[in-house]
Amino acid sequence: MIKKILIANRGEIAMRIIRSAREMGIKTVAVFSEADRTSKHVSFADEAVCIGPAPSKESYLVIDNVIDACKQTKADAVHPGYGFLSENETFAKRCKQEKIIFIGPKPDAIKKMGDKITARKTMIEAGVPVVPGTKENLTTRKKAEEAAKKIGYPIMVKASSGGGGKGMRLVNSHKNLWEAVKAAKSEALSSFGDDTVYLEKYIKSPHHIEFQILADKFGNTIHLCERECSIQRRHQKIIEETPSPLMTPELRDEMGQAAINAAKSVKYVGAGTVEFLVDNKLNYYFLEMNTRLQVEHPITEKVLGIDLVKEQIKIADGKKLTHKQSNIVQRGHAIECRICAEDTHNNFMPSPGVIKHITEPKGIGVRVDSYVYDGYEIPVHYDSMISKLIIRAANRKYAIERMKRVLYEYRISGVKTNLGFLQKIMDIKDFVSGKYDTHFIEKHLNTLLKTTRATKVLTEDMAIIAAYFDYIINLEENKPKTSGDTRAINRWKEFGKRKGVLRI
Ligand code: MV4
Repeated sequence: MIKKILIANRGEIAMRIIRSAREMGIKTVAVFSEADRTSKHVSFADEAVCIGPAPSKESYLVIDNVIDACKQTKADAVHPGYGFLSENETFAKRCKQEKIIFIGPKPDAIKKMGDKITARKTMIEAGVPVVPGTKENLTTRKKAEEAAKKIGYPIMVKASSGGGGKGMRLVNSHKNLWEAVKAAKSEALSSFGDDTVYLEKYIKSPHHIEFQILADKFGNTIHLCERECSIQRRHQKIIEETPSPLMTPELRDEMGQAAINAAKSVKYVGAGTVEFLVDNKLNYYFLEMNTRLQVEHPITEKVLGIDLVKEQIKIADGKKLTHKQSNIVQRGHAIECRICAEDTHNNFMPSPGVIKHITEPKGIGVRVDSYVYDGYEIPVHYDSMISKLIIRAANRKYAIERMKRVLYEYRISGVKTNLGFLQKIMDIKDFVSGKYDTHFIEKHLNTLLKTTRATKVLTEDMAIIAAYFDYIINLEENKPKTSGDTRAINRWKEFGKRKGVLRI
């Protein structure tokens, strides 16, 4: 029986895990770096241990420090969250040696999926469609050129240890191939310490669609439908939704089964995600498998009513899956927006600093997975994502309407955020119609970055002006004279709208 879980992570995902653990009556241990002493997960966990200085390389990524914290607090399990040590084979192995339950798959599954060439080979054997390409490392110019000729241009050169777009090159013609292979190899060597690369046919304007998987230790594996993740910028997802606008029940069954086969081929245990590229003819190809809980997992939870973190914990504790594939039915539509402290008008640079004031949206169908609070200083050392805004509604149209409403309600001052950028996406025709692919952001970037009068006003100025309005509205002369008289207030609201100060 798992009685105490150490959470080897920070931020919103640490909060997310603490919440499910508490509902299950399981004690939690937070770990934190010196920059995270005042972080919310530290105060919400039952115990907290400092594991080093601010840089993740000296704290959240130090296996020995995390293991020491487990021993010190007698935690019997570790939840790695996402990022950091979540897909680290060495860490999973070490947990096993130390008799600490790693809430995730076995080290061998992490290893097989971490190496893209091995993963591709495994998928081919399991009958899962992969992008046409090579199965071996490219060592000579001659071999590379022959293979590329067979596949046909354009070609993608990819690093076997890569993922998420690192060490990737697009090649349009024969004469640029070897140069691109060499460039990809050197980038891969410096990023991953491994210069193994392979070739894939380039899929034009693909959709990125992923399937959530749950597998227990008894060989029961189910899929929890898809998430459409094509709205991304530089391989960072911005908005995810489920169901995917292009999905059909038949395609869902087929891709879901392919995802199950992918998971089974590596004896996968726990929650995992199988990523596919889908082309405009609805051909689908295995891309990679993420052997962890993902940032966007809440949209799946919202349409299925399943707590994925609880499922992970129960599976790690040796329980059988209680959900049957036939009972997995999506209800309604869910969308997630990632809220980041960043300056969209300055190349999306992070905007760390003190949150002066935050008002999170509330009301029907809303979930906010966040970790920041009034007065909190967002550290410079970590990711700029401060919150996830997740909504569900009866259908896609209502979901977009609800997302617009909650983006309107969300107020953050003190740091720059991408809230205005997200609001604009909700009005783009291609988004509203659901006709978009992975090129959506680059296609609409100019429109999305166009400033309106309202967005030009700095948040600082807005706070001052708002305070002034409050003062004016409450002056005796402007008070409503009778109970139904709102003219004075409305006059000031009108003035605010004209000046672009009030976001109405
Ligand atoms: C591709 C591709 C087209 N053809 N592979 C980008 C991240 C990495 N995981 C794989 N990626 C891609 N691989 C072939 N053969 C296009 C992309 C790609 C992409 C994939 C998913 C989500 C967003 C993307 C944005 C640009 C390119």
